[in-house]
Amino acid sequence: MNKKVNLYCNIFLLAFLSFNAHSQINYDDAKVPEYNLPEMLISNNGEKIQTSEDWINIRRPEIIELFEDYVYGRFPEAYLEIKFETIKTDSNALCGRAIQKNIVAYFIKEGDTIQMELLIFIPTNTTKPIPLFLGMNFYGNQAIHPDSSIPITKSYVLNNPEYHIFNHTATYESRGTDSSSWPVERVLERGYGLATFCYGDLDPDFDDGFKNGIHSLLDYSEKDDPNELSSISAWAYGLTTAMDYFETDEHINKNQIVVFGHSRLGKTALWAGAIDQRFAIVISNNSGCGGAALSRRKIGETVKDINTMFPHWFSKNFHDFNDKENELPIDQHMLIGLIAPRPVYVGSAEQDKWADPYGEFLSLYHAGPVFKLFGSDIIEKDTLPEINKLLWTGKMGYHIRTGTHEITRFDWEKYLDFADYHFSRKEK
Ligand code: GTR
Repeated sequence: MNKKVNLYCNIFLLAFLSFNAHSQINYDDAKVPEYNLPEMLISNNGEKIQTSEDWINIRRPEIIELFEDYVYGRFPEAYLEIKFETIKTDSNALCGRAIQKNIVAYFIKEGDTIQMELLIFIPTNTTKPIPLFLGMNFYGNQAIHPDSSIPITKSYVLNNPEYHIFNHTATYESRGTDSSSWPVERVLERGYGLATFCYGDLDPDFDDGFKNGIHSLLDYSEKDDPNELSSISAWAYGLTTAMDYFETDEHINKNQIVVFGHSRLGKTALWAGAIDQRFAIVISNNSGCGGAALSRRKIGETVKDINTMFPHWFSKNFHDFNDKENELPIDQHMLIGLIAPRPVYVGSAEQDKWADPYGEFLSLYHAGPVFKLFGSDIIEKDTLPEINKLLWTGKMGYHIRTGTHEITRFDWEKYLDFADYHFSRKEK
């Protein structure tokens, strides 16, 4: 998302706040309430977790269950039948730079189907399976690059008049309008594949009581559950389904898939990366509340703000913690902990105060003890690094760059460098 989108988000935010006269946004660290984070390394029955085995066998499953029960909702017990179809393979796409694949994943339940359209670019100058970045998009596949062969997304997309998107419907004129967020050629040049699909394929981004999108295929009993699949979980389900596809594609190295996302899709990337250990690296860009930022700090966007503005992003149970963050049995550092021992990178932006950059950093810092169980170096100090200066420690990466709530070329270069290092393609 670029600055213009940020402007729309801010207009929306101002409208929300003027409706909600009692809400006072706190951007002052001095006003952060006293809080104690829940114990990452004490099991539900009070045992201290001292080894990576105990983490894997005892504490990690407990924490996943807590996030399912209190924040993101549960995936359906029985997964839906999923079929993949290759609609097109073009070995000479983007002026010979890429192999382009259009794959459709069909989610099927007793004759009803919804579909997810996966767009994949693979560098042509490669002889072995390539590492790949996977991220969802807001505006449809056609918005990430102006190439006219990219099918126009038919499902729900985010509105953006600047991008010629009205009534949540992608248009021909929206081709390439979000390309500043998607440096496709640069990613290919760095030797990575890039895959994307529109988040609206899985679940349109509005509150309809969990009826449309993937929810339409779930059993009625599951729909009444306060832990039902939230929109964030529905989108995460799309990411894990894309991973299912990658496992079948000989061009792609299934052991080197990086899942990333910006903003609400950054929250989703963290959740998908936390539960699905097939993702080798997890990257959150400006994910904020319900993503990398600690909820208990109540700075910028709070649990109440997010549940009021976007009631469908999280499960109904999460709403019980509006203004009661201290009663949550988890906080977001535990989401980062679930990614251990795999590498995780959190990117913040200086002016993105709504997302609480320091709270995003603190989640990484407080996830340290889990990474330490695996013998990894951890961030030693809880001081925010200098602006535009990278912090790489063991499996953790962090930066706070100048600028606003968006994903920039600077962010991309750092994420590519981080992947290069952890996939042993380059030194730091
Ligand atoms: C904001 C929301 C944030 C962030 C962002 C986005 O309005 O309050 O939590 O996720 O939207 O996804 O664009």
